[in-house]
Amino acid sequence: WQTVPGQDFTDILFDKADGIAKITINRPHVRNAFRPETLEEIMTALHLARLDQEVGVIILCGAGPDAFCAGGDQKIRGDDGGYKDQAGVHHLNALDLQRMIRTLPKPVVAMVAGYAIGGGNVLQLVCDLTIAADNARFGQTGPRVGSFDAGLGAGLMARTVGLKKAKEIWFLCRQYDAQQALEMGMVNTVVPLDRLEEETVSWCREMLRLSPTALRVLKAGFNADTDGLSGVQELAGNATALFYMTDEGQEGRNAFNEKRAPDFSRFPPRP
Ligand code: 2NE
Repeated sequence: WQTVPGQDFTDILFDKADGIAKITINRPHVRNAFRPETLEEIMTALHLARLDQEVGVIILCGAGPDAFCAGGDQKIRGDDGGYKDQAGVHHLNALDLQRMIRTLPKPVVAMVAGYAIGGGNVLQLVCDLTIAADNARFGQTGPRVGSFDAGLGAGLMARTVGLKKAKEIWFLCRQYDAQQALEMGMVNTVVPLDRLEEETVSWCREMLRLSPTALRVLKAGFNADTDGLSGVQELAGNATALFYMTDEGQEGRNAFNEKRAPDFSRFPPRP
């Protein structure tokens, strides 16, 4: 891996190699719990990875073998509707990050070693694929610590593991090991901890050999119904982008710029 230069991140590491970007939550002293600054930095890195045409797949992980992410940092949770940043402003920007992962038009793979708990479990859930180490443990704690994620945290969980199981996860706040997570469809595979990165990179390389446009449109398609009209917007944006690449789409632009009426007669309606 090579550190992506030019960034001044404090809470994450941002690396790149062979078409893969890797974002590592780097707060192991709190089991990689996130604060607003952590989430802002992840969003900045995701944006850079989105724009980088050398990057086809993104890995999200936590530093060290003990945790992917333990959710929101309870030590800086304020009384005013969110988590306090260093300027004292409250945020719930975990939700912005969840949406960003879903609308990012490249696969995002969660690489989970150790705990994925609370908002950390929702983060791995919203990623497109999850590769888990055999020491991974998953669960929600919201109702125990006075919090909940009734958005994607509940709804996407139900679509992923089924309604009864999702309610069990949230209503009982138990922890589940990697094998249980695999059986309920919350992760894609489980590998020994010492093979976690190798296996994750191998899955990424398999995707890198495929059509990026096909993966992009499929991702939007998988998310469209869950995300409602904004999901349809994402899917439709792909149709617009592809249409812009056609002679028919370009005829409209050319006619406007050349101050003439467009001639679409060359483009009969397709069967
Ligand atoms: C993750 C877990 C199960 C790990 O347990 P263990 O025994 O391996 O470690 P320990 O000793 O609990 O934690 C190690 C250090 O990390 C801190 C701990 O306080 C401890 O530090 P010291 O007290 O020794 O200084 N730590 C761990 N998680 C933290 C956290 N989330 N915030 C701040 N410090 C944390 C165990 O640590 C655990 O259950 N952690 C809490 C998980 C949790 O409840 N997360 C918040 C859920 S709510 C949420 O994430 C959320 C939401 O609901 C809606 C929107 C956005 C976020």
